[in-house]
Amino acid sequence: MIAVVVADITTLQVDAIVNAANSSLLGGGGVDGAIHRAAGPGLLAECRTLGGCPVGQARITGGYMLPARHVIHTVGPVWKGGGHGERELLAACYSACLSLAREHHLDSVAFPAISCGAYGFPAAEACAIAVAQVRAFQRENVAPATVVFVCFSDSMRQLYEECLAREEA
Ligand code: AR6
Repeated sequence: MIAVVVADITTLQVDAIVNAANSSLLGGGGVDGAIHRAAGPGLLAECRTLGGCPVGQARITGGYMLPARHVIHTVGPVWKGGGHGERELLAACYSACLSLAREHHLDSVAFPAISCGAYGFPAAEACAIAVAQVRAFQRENVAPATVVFVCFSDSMRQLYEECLAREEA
């Protein structure tokens, strides 16, 4: 199933929350900063052992002081007008996170709107890519059974709802 909620992702009790990180994996602002603050210093210590992460890929760590058991860190593309493979890279982020979740037998994963803040990806297009990737993955794979799209605003929630309604039609 797919759910859409307006929430602070750091409060969710799921098998994994996804972090919209940068390629250093050493923290930043936005949802990345919120996750590191809530998880505590153990998360940064584990991230330091990972050696960063390329755009479009993902890495998994523990959740430390978060209610979520794991954090899946992914690095979204910076929007540069759409002619630099941004759509494909964003789609790759979603499938990399879902593949990691499946490998680790995780049943519930919560995604923030990757690249939709500091990285400037147009929100409506990003939602459509997110929904299409999750739907395709859930058709072909058994896990994760539950995917939550976590929004920080009601306008974002509406965009996801519209995409989900379109995909179902
Ligand atoms: N819970 C859920 N969603 C959130 C939260 C939260 N606590 N905080 C922000 N959002 P952004 P990006 C939403 O900028 O665009 C960082 O500095 C936010 O409203 O966090 O991928 C990294 O280190 C927006 O819709 O991530 C990178 O350098 C969405 O999360 C860079 O920003 C993503 O916004 C990554 O930029």
